[in-house]
Amino acid sequence: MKHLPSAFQISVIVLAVASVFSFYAEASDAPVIIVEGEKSVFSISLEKENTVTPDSTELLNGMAGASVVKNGPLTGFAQYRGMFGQRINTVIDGATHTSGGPNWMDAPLHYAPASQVSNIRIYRGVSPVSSGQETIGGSVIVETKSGEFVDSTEAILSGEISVGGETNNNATMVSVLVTVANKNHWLNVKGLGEQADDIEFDGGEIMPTEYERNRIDMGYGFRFGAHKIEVVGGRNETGDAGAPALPMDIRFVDTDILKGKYTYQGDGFVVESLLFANDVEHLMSNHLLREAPSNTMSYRTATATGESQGGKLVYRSEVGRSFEVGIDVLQSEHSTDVTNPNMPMFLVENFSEAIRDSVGVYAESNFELSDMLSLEVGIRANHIRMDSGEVSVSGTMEMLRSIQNFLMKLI
Ligand SMILES: [Cu+2]
Repeated sequence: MKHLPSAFQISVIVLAVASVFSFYAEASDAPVIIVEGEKSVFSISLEKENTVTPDSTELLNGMAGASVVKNGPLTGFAQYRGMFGQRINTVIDGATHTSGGPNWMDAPLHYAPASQVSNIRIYRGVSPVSSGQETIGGSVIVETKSGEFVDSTEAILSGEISVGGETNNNATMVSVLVTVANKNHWLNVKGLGEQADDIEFDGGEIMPTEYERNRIDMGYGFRFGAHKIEVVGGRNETGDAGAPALPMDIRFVDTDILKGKYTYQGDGFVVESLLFANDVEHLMSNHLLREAPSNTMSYRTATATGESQGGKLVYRSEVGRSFEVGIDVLQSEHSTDVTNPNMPMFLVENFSEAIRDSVGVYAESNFELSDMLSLEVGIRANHIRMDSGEVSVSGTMEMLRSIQNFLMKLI
């Protein structure tokens, strides 16, 4: 087991509620987080807590049965009871984030920076069918700090500034959240800037573990009577970020995110509809952040794009026995080209307009059988459609293939 040098960490969090400002400062090895265990859900609350750690997957290490597959400082994804990757359904503020990178350099939790997370829940055992379309390995449900309505007709200003740093990799983090709200409206702006150099230890550096990420989000909510409409848009710009466990490192991940949600609070029931979309442009390389290959023919740069649109419509009964029915949709498309900057003719069209469309319908209900026994029953049907454009190779591989075909003819 390897031990990294311990980091000295300073975190400062400033909270402003209305016009009253309070100041809080601490120096500690790790942020304080609250882990709560329930019958069916593990939950970690980070509300008003400060963490320099950029990757929210690390928070899962505090949950029984959960672990993290960590390929880099910003490239981690959940593992639960041995299952990981796309087998774990990850939902952030109700939406599914499709990664742009073909090997999940920007895994879904890349879009929930730890300093902006307010709550992570993981279902113990089998996940409810309502938690997502494909949940065979479990569900991780993340809520980020957001604007919300207040019980006042006057506009109330609230906010939070988090600042943190670590000395072993010169990491800095600044996160700002400002909300203006009354009982009918909220307007919210979130900003995040974080960066770090390669981790240093007495004998040298761990390459490539540097990272850089900036993020801005804006949201608006409107409530009138039983109706509520919320719209959130954001842009993530990840710069150079190492992924030492993968063959390449991130040069950039630029992602635009858009979400809209409508809620109708009826008499004893709720109707929710959610629409979301993201658009990712990603570049990675094997010769810029890490030691470059000795052979220039082995240099690789890859351009990846991914886009997705999805949504769901849910009816939930809130009186008597709980009951929920819903329909959800997710469409995604990916393309990836691999090139060599030293060989202009070299091109591998690795994925070309690879699409995956899924439509699901479900129904779920809870039964209280006795004071000690309850039963949750759910049924879901998904329809999955996949297709892809043609892929191709040219340059060296094409030449090698020609030689191989020539040799085969000689045999
Ligand atoms: Cu990548």
